[in-house]
Amino acid sequence: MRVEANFSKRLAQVRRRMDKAGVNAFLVPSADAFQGEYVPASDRRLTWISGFTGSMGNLLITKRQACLFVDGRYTLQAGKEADPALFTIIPSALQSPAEWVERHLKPGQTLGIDPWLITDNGARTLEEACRKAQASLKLLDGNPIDQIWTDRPAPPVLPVWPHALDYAGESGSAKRGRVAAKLRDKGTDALLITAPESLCWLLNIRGADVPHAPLVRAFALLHRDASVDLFLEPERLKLALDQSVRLIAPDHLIGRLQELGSHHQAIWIDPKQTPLILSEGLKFAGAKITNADDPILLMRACKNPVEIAGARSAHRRDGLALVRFLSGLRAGGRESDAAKAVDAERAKEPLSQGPSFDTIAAFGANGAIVHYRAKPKQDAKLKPGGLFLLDSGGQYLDGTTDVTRTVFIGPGRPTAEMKQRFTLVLKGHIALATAIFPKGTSGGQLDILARQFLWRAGLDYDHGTGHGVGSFLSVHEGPQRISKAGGQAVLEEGMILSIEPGYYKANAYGIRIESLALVVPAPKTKADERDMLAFEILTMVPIDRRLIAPGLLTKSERYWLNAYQQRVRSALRGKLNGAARGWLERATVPL
Ligand SMILES: [Mn+2]
Repeated sequence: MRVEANFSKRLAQVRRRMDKAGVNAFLVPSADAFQGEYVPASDRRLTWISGFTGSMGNLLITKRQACLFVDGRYTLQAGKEADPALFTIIPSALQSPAEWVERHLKPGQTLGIDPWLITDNGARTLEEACRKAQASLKLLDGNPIDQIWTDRPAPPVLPVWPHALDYAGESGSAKRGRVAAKLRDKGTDALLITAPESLCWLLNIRGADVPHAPLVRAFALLHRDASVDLFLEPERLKLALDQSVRLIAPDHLIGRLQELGSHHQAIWIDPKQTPLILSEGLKFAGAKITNADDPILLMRACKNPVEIAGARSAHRRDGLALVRFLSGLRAGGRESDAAKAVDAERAKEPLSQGPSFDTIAAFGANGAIVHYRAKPKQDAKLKPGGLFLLDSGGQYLDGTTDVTRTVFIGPGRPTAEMKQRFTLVLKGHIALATAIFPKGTSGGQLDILARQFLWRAGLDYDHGTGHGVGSFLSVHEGPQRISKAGGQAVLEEGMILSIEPGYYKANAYGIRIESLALVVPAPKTKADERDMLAFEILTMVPIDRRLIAPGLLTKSERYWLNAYQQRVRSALRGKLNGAARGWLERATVPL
């Protein structure tokens, strides 16, 4: 549905501002300065100027055109939300904004960017595109949209609270000591921290600046002596900071960077994440820059024993909520009611802090739309004979969950095709869940395990097989991934990843089986010559046995399935009663 606003007037106003600033084109990304998946209302510039509400996109405004670049999951949605008379939708797989700039900007023209919103790496790519077009890149002093957005919501100034040691498992000072040692090894004086997940992990703090993840949008500097400059409004802090953490008002960030630069300090930045204004500011002031991956990324990806125990416990509670929901699921209800009901079941569990993303409750053909969101009144009704795909997750103080189950809505029976496709997806899920692999293996190398059975049947799915998950942080966190593209990070003990193969039949149904898995040492055998790793499945929700074609499973696959269902049953049975307990018992009967 189109948001009622005068987008044509807004575009005209931006174009006047562009004229004033002396630029021919202006790039509006969906991201804010923190480059996260979720952005507060105060920073949703792309939505305000175009109406497009998806989580990722870029708008390139010129005198005559406004091109909205979105990825495959958002092309349909962008076409509905952004007025086609004003905006041209361009699938980003076909052309990126930089490719567009290279092809369409004329010699002598200028592309304007807001250097807070574009990363150091992003700016390099755009600069190169401009160079090829004999055009130039201009860093704007002030964002043209902010200048005309009169009813812009205030940025969040919300409390920041401590993440207790009982959940974090390692003190902030121990973490700072470990990271500072890395700085010294690299010969750098300070690390500029611009990823909210890294900041929250390092200082054992949490906040509520964005929906679905307990993040604090703030910048910080970690020095080689393990002290920290934290740029945050003091009134937000609901905890006593360690003496080695200096609280500095956010306005002083640039000044502080200039000071470090003037002392020619060596500063470590992650160019994939750092706003251009900060990296340029440092360079301009005389700092020596070391470009490398954020060292905190890998440290927070490898969970410690306390976080692992928390994850196991959070997943048991999450399983209880899901089983209560699934036991009451019937034909006749609507998708959006189902989404509300599952969120409500999670909210009843101890330590619950809300959903880890917007629940995807998709019936029938809607299940084939990978990032479907049910909207009240426009959503489908669950009918007998169809498939219902539920992808949801929870934030708990002791862990973050993400689970997808596809269930048959009775009465009646699934078609032979549904069962065949479901079983092929399940076989891939099992093949990956039972994989044993040597240390040094990357996620990308394992991706094929989940697809092999679909490929043999001439089928596939167009999304990654697995993503990393934080510990009461973001539900999508790197560096670990299982995917055809970008799965280069090596899998290490303590990492948590999703295993989520699927199959989607357009206009018919969608299937996805997703559990979270912990990377653990593989059981040792005497013959082992190498250290091997394996997965432990954390998710505790039965897999719908009515959708399985048993003849397609091998003996060992059937053994795995029965053992998994049995594990779920023993973990949850004692904490359920009445209908939910009866449902769990029936759902976990061996195949
Ligand atoms: Mn997932």
